[in-house]
Amino acid sequence: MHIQFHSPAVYWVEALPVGNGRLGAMVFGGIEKERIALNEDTLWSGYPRDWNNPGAKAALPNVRELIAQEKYEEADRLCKEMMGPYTQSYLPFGDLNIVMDHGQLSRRGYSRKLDLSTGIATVAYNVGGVQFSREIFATHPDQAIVVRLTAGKEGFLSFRAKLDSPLRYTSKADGGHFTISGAAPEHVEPNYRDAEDPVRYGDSNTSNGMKFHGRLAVAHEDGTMRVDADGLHVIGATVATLYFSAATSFDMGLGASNLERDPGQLTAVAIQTICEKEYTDIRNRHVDDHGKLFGRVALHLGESKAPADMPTDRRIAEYGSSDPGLVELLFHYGRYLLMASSRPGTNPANLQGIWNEETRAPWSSNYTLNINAEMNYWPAETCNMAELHEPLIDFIGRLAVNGKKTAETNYGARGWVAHHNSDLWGQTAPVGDFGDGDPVWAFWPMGGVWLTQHLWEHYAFSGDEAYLRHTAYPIMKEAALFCLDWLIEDQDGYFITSPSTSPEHKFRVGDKHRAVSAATTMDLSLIGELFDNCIKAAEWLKVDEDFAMTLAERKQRLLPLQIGKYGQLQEWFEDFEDEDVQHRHVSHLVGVYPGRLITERSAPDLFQAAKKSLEIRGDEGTGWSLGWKVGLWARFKDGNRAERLVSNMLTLVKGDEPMNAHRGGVYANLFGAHPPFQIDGNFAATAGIAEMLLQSHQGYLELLPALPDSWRDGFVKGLRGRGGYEVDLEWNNGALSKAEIEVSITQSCQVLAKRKVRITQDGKEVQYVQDANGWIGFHVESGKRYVLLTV
Ligand code: FUC
Repeated sequence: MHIQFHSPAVYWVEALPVGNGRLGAMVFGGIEKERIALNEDTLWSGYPRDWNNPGAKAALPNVRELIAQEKYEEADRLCKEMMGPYTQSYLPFGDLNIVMDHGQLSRRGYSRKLDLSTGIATVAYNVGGVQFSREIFATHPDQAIVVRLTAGKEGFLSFRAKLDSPLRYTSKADGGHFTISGAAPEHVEPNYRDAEDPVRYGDSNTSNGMKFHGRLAVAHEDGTMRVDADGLHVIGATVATLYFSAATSFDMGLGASNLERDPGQLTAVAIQTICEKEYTDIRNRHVDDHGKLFGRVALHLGESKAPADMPTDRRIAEYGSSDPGLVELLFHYGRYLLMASSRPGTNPANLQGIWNEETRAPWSSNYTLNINAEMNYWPAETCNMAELHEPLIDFIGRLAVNGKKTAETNYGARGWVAHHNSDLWGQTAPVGDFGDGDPVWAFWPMGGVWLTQHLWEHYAFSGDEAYLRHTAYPIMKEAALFCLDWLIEDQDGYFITSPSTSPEHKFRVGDKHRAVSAATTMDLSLIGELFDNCIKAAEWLKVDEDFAMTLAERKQRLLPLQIGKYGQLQEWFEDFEDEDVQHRHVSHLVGVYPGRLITERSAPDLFQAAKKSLEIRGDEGTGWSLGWKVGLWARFKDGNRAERLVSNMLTLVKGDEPMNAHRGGVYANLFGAHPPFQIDGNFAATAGIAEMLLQSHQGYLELLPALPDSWRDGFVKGLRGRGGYEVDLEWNNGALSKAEIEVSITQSCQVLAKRKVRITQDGKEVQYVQDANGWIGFHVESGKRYVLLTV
């Protein structure tokens, strides 16, 4: 359960991440100079603006007409008139720099570790015979970054600690604290755009930029401490604890900066509160809070192969997925990272979770809705972290408000819409700077539709009807209303979307590549699934009967998904050739995973065609693409192939590797590498591994659906299945030996185990029926635990 090194980090992607959902830190672990890179999840450039484009409405019928006439080049061009501005950027907060006064004595015995089970990073080394150590964690209960420094010999600890930032700031000694404050840029251009003045600050007095404030304090028992413009100076102590807090003027309720919110006051209260507490209590509370969440799931895939003290980067390079312990670490890391970047009340995890050191981060470190933001939350339900899903669910609520205006202004449509990208401000219009971008990514009005899948899944796993009625369904319904208005009838009476893109992948027309056409498989899959979910929700909630009937009728008449000339699931409405047969996006397979529109039972032919498509796409890809394919192969019930994708994912990518759109892996600190760093790959890997062990998307619990040959003996505990189940599984010699199912809803439980079993509850035999295919059906009661032993 450790990520570990024998040396300090050189690159940021070698540093160790800690986070409490809101505050994040990356620990470099330098001996003389420690750098702890800091983040606060509301620190973004920009401010709320009108991003809607009334011109889109005028262009829409003409774009549709061009598509109907198969004039794709002209359609691509005219589609640019439907765009809006780029999103804003997630920003770095700054660094906590600690300069140690170690003199010239010799150093030895260095180690740097992150313990996933406690959420504590440690740095230890020896200078001239004196042992020094640091403990760093981000406490959720006490809302601070905590750095404890210890010298093994009394009075040997002397250091200076200071905050700085790549943003414009001022810093000062403030009472006994050291503080930093400033206003964020009003605008940051995306990193992929050439711009003369890419980072634009407002005038210091009138800036609309987000106000931010950071505060550092130190608690020490011996030695002396003074504060000046150069930081906090501790001299001759034995133990000292630094507490860091940060805040901004962002008000979650308003979705905007609040002038009455004084971040300096907020950090003052936070630091004062924590400084009144005992370190051991703070640490215990953190470990307890962390452990409660982290301890919910256990996984054992075999004996670890690498020596216990081997640095993680070497372990990745030398063993990769052949070390079951490393696969377990990758799995748990995704859970760890979600806990650290998404807690109830925070913003959702963005492209980099909450960890970002660049003012112009790759792709603005924003919310990319055509895959990445959703992917971040794939493990939330299956891996027993449902409450960590809440930040995304809240964010969808904010988007639904903004997206209603966009739907009305841009398309004259009801309901709400979101497109390819969003940001802290809840941008819902297409990006592309009103024509600069390429519609293949900028124009994709299905962001909201895809996100509603998360609203439904959160319900499907818990069965919480009040949540479905009051939170999920109203937003799903509005998204479905948008779809009703967005769909148009084609000449054969089918309903299609137009204009339509398959995210980021073009089709060929002659020797040209085109973006925009009609009715991509992804659009139809996402809409079909949303309609299904709305129909079910309306039925269960006993509301909107007519509306549900309209949806059912419309779904019937959606253009059917098609199988193309290679036996593949067609990506576009015509059997166009791919721009790139190995393209990283597998958008047309969304109905297989994470969706459940195309299953081996509901649509066997399409399911086989989808498998063929994935075959053609191959086993390469960016970090997130590899992660997606793990889940897809799991749904195709091919455990060995899924394992191969995990293995490809466990490829070491160097810290300075340039951007690559074809081949990714993980960095030394196991962060997902597109490259560059993108956290979605981590989350998809975790979700994919869970999907290999348990599936529940077809209305029953399927136990060990895609177990690879190499995971011969093992167990998993605490996975969740739709319908309020918590499942533990054990297997030997590649076959299930025992399952324990904890039930939170009284119902008829269906299990596909493909083995004869004996079922007991509290030691008593339970009656069940089983058919020739391995289906087991039995009655279960809420609050009880059922044991299935294979016989
Ligand atoms: C989409 C992907 C890229 C990257 C970016 C954040 O544009 O195609 O690979 O993940 O999002």
